[in-house]
Amino acid sequence: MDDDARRLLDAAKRVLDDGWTGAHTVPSRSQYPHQWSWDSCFHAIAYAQYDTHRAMTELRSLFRGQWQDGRVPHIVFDPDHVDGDYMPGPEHWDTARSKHAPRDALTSSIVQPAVHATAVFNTWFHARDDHARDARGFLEEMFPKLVRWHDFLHRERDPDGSGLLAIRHPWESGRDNSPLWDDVYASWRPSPEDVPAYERVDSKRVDADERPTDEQYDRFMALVKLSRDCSHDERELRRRSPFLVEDALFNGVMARADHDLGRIARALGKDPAPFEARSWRVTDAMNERLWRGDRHFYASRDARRGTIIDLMSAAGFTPLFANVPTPERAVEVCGQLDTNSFCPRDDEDCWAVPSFDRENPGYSADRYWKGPVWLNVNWLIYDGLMRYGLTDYAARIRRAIRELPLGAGFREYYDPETGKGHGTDGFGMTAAVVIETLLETRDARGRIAGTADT
Ligand code: 9WN
Repeated sequence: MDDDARRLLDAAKRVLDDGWTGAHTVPSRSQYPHQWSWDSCFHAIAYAQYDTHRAMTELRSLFRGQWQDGRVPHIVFDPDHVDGDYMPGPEHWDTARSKHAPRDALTSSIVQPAVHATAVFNTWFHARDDHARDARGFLEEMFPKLVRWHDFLHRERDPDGSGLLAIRHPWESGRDNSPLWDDVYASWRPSPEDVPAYERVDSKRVDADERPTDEQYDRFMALVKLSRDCSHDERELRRRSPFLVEDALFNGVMARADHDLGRIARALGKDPAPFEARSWRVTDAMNERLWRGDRHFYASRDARRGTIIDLMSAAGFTPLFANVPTPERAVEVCGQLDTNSFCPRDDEDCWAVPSFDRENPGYSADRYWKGPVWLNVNWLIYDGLMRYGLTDYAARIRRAIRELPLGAGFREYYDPETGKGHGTDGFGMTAAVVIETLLETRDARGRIAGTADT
């Protein structure tokens, strides 16, 4: 490792140390003072490389918030920070209305992409020497929790039994104000009585121009209220939610997670077949319903209206993370990485993937999920490319994962053209993927050493 890389690694570890509460890592001290679901998975994937104990503690802490119906909430609140440090706090969710909510943890009632089985697998897989035994115990402990989590998703989030899972809030995608949802909003505007009283705090600490608009927040909050009004009952919400989307990233991550749960089962001497079968089901449904042959791309689908969301975003590359496309199709998808839509540089030297199509009028280089580069999503694409042996494309992203933080610090997101950092600073997911890519050893075919079964 060269000196720059060593310094970057140390700085990235310091970001995670700064966010470490003793039980979990906050995404950002100033902006996100609680525990977030997919952030914690990324943090654990990084810790798995150098601190097994922390990886286990992080994931155990998250699953303390697991509901009795199996759902893993997108936020587990820290009781020390519920006084206006973040909005919406527990009072907006009022999860006590559901008989399934945990009684000893304050949480939200929605979910985020299911990176958990992958994080648990990596934690066990990379554990060395004196940690190997603890990690094996951890795997045994987490397996039934993961099974309940995946059961919940496949049971409650497959509205028409197609195999594709639906999200019922933009926050569930992890990509809050992606222009993909504007398509849905075109036919849904909440009336004033659907929007609860609320006061934003997010735009006090980060430039309001870089955050979602008030109009978008009205919709976010209307969906929070709807969840509360339905006592967070998934059956009722499947019927009533105006936002019901089969997202390419959510499903790509799910197909991988089901597969990784199968690998966990195998490692524990149990039958992997039921989990692998689910993974194939999601994979087939994605290839059938979300693949746009004319665009060489995976789209998302508005499940409420039964229409394809005909827009291209970084999510369209994430099926690579789960080996969803055939090798031929994967090459087709990669072709998009060379177009003006996703290559933010004039020369051949493309690097990180912008979150949204640069050729679309809805693109913005500095507004949150409307175009900026998010390195956690880039890591999903990077990992996928490596699995296909598409190492040239992967190398571009790996380079960006180093260069962007070296140039602008561990920011939440970056301008795809200039590399300028935006959003909060000291951001955990950014630090995590830097650590993983610096420490991970992948074999000649691009796969994590020893995972030839994938
Ligand atoms: C809402 C914590 C989270 C990330 C999401 C990101 C942002 C929250 C917010 O921050 O969402 O969940 O308040 O904007 O969009 O991906 O998990 O880092």
